[in-house]
Amino acid sequence: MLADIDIGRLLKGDRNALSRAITLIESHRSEDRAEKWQLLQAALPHTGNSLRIAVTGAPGVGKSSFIDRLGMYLIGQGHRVGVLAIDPSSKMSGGSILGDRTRMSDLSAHPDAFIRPSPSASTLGGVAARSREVMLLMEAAGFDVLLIETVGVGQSEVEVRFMVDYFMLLIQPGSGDDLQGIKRGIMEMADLIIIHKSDGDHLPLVRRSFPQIKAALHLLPQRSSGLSTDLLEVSSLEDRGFEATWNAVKAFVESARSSGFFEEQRIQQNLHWLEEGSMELFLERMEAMPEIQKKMEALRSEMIQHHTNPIRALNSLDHFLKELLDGGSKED
Ligand SMILES: Nc1nc2c(ncn2[C@@H]2O[C@H](COP(=O)(O)OP(=O)(O)OP(=O)(O)O)[C@@H](O)[C@H]2O)c(=O)[nH]1
Ligand SMILES: [Mg+2]
Repeated sequence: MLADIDIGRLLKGDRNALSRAITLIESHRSEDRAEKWQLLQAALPHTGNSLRIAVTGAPGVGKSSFIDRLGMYLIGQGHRVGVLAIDPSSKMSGGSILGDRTRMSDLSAHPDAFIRPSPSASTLGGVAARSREVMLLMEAAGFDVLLIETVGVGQSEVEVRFMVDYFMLLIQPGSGDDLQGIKRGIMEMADLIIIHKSDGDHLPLVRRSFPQIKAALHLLPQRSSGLSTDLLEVSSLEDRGFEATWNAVKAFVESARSSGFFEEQRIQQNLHWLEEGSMELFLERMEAMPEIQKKMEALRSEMIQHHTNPIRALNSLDHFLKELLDGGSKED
């Protein structure tokens, strides 16, 4: 299948080649596995030079609209923008492709932008793993700012935090999303908090919330970057606040690069990636072993017949695995 993917064209930024490469990456077929590795190996020397930014917030806070405007602003500054949506609910809803395309109408039509809806995968870990690889491919294709939209529903932000250099949280006062409603843990992860929909009827509330949130930010513990969380008002509807947003990002990057934090964070993220990826591999390889499948089948039927309980079954599995693996290593 790799024969179909022209790496040379991908590296030149060809969108068809990139689309095809991403489709391969998202494939669940084990026959495609060797080609996936080959593709990623070929892309790898050309990755790492982009800025990776998460845009998170509650459903309907305006993430897609914001990305559309920010993306257009960045293209105006000479950047090429890749957008990736991570939607942990996509398995159920079948993805939010239509929604994203209409909310990002300007960006999705622009030749300097590339928008990819979230991959469908059975686990959030799976989504995150594929998303990292998709990010690398976009980087190899020359997209130098990557915007990752993720719905703020808990575990997904934590995963995404491990994938990006910069984390933006969009909030909308008065939508249950006021100070009490924002989870402290998420606030602590944010490099920038944006009070979004800062326009029209929302304005009085935005103006009232701003100093409250500012004060709350002072109470948060010192961040590992050593930098404090910025707070801005933005309206995507009125296309306001995007220069300030980008200035905040640039100031962060400059400071984090000179302190060494930027590089350190990426190293930590690579370690996390290794841990997570190896778990996924262990699981897949072990589950596929006929001995283990047989043992699991036996334990299941014992359980159904009330001959065991989960504790005993797991203990028995533990001994079984130990023996299996010890036996395997003695043969070498
Ligand atoms: N007043 C106002 N409305 C906005 C603004 N940005 C987006 N909206 C509206 O908010 C609604 C949700 O916008 P989306 O961009 O789809 O929000 P989202 O956070 O991506 O939503 P999900 O992907 O479904 O979580 C739409 O009706 C938008 O028109 C803004 O700056 N001001
Ligand atoms: Mg959206």
